[in-house]
Amino acid sequence: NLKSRKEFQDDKFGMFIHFGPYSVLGNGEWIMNNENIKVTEYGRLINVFNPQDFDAKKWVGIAKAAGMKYITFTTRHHDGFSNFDTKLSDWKITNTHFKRDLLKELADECHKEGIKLFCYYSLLDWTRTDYQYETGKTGKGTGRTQKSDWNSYVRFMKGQLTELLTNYGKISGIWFDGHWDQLDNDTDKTLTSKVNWHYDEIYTLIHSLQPDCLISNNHHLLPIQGEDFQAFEKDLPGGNTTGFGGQSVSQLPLETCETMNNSWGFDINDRKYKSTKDLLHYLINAASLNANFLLNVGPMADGTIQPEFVQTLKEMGTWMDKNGNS
Ligand code: FUL
Repeated sequence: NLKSRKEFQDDKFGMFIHFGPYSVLGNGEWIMNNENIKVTEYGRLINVFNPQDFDAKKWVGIAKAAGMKYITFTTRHHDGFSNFDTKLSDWKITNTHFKRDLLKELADECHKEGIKLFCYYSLLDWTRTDYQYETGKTGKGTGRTQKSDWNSYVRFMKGQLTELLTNYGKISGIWFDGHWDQLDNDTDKTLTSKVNWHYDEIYTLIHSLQPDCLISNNHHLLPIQGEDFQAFEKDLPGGNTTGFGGQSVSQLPLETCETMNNSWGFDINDRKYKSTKDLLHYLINAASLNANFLLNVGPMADGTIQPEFVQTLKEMGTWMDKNGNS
């Protein structure tokens, strides 16, 4: 997959999309954990989350007009909700009143428009009973009484990754996140996870299903397990300003992700919009380090992207038309 790595490196600009039941609450994608909402209560969002105005054409059109070459979409974030019609869980988009397989519509539109599709996939999970760890401080848990069967959880992840790489056409990459999780009573809060994520098996599975599918893992460490590109979060490669510790820069293709305000998932109160100029500077700085810029939008619960973001992306597109290489 050297060719797809090279192609990725040349793509330079992509759209990150954080979307899920948390979008309804309008306070970011960590709300379940931050507000200590229990699984039973949070689960009620399945009757409320209904992105009836979602239109894949609009999302993909906005990305394309901005000069973006790919979309990285939260197929499953830390709350464990699947934005696709998985057979392996009932906590999924097709069981909401929306009923539709959002990922399928997005994938079809991406393929039609020549936009590459990457799947964000959370390793950690706040809702499943077979997941044995707990994010956050002890006592701030999700109310799961049983947290046990690791083999079952790993089987589940493999099953879902198989679905993603089988039912949605070409998937250009899997973007893992959540590697840092730990046991409730673990006081060692370093990023060196003690969890056995079975990366060797998982990465082999991905490449056996789609050899060109790239893998990245937002673990804030140097890629060591055979990732195809190195992800940086809210930081330019080598910047190390985020407090995640010294993350050296590898020889792999690079990507850095950033928000348009300060939130990944929709936040109704966050009006700290970055200017078009600032975001273009970020894009240029990233490109000068040969890194891609993955710029995030958190659509609203109705499935539309808020007008402030749309406007800025439009302006970035105008600049890209004049100055970006197509
Ligand atoms: C982090 C996650 O915990 C955030 O919710 C977000 O998805 C960001 C891009 O990565 O690690």
